[in-house]
Amino acid sequence: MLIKRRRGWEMPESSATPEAVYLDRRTLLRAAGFGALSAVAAGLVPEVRAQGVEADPTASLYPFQRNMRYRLDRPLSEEKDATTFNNFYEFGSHKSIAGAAQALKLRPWTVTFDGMVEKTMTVDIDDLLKQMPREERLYRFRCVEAWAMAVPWSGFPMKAMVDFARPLSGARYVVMQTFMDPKVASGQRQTWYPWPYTDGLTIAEATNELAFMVTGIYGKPVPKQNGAPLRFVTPWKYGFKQVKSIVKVTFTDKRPVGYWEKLQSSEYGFWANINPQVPHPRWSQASERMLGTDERRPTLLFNGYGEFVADLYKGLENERLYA
Ligand SMILES: Nc1nc2c(c(=O)[nH]1)N[C@H]1C(S)=C(S)[C@@H](COP(=O)(O)O)O[C@H]1N2
Ligand SMILES: [Mo]
Repeated sequence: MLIKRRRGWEMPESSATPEAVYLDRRTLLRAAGFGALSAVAAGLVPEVRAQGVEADPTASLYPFQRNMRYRLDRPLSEEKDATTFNNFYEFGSHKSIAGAAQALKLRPWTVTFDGMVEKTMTVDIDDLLKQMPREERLYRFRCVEAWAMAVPWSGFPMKAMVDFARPLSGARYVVMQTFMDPKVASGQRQTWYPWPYTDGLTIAEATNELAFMVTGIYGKPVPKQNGAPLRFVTPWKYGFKQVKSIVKVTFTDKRPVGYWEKLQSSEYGFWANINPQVPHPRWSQASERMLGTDERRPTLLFNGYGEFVADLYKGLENERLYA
């Protein structure tokens, strides 16, 4: 059997125009098998859930109250676009993984807090969510591949979770880790990828008011393909930083090397802040295409969130802040 060991620069995350796949929905449906995905694509996510999928004990908490402090400069993306065009390499290195992701079992689900913390803890996701200050936020979202969307996320500030974890004063970074189960996630059988998926932030970034832990979108629990039951969003950074389906949160004093930086450090770095003037080594970041439309918009420095985050990077001008 020929096993092709793919190099970082051959991978679809590195492809400049992955949108071509998305534009032809019929090809997409054919490629993925008509069943589960067609239901998702048609916006019938509840029907998919009803097919014997485990109950979500915190589903009745939604919708969360919207926090009006975070405003958009563009319309929200369509739910069907945000939930059928995904990056989740555990389920395939293409965008139409929504069907395959339904194999992920969401309950029971625990999150372990470890490393430089007062006490290692493992918490049930529903117990955690009930203790957190819940809200909805409208955020822009930008992938390094130059597509973008605008999404109503439900969840809680990452700062509340950091406080809950009680890190030691010497901790400087927080690292989040995705589940590891090659039986469920066929991508994890491809051993040349650095599984499990991880990425991290400085404590200052993690406690910035914008950093947000996500348990829901569009007023409902977040679908599996978008990183259920817990993922995070840092809207001023490229999407690859924003780890899905988190099982572990580790505090450390060493700068972590995330999944994409491990694969291809010449193209993906630790900070990954959005900047229109710093191109990806193989394509421009000057503009972005809004998902589900042909509209192109100029990319904004820090994705337009500079008033919240620019201060985090004062004194770090010599670092590779924007790759
Ligand atoms: N575990 C895991 N998390 C991940 C990824 C992944 O492949 N695996 N892809 C990242 C990338 S590249 C992007 S752009 C976003 C996509 O999130 P979405 O599918 O909700 O749009 O998830 C990020 N988090
Ligand atoms: Mo991405």
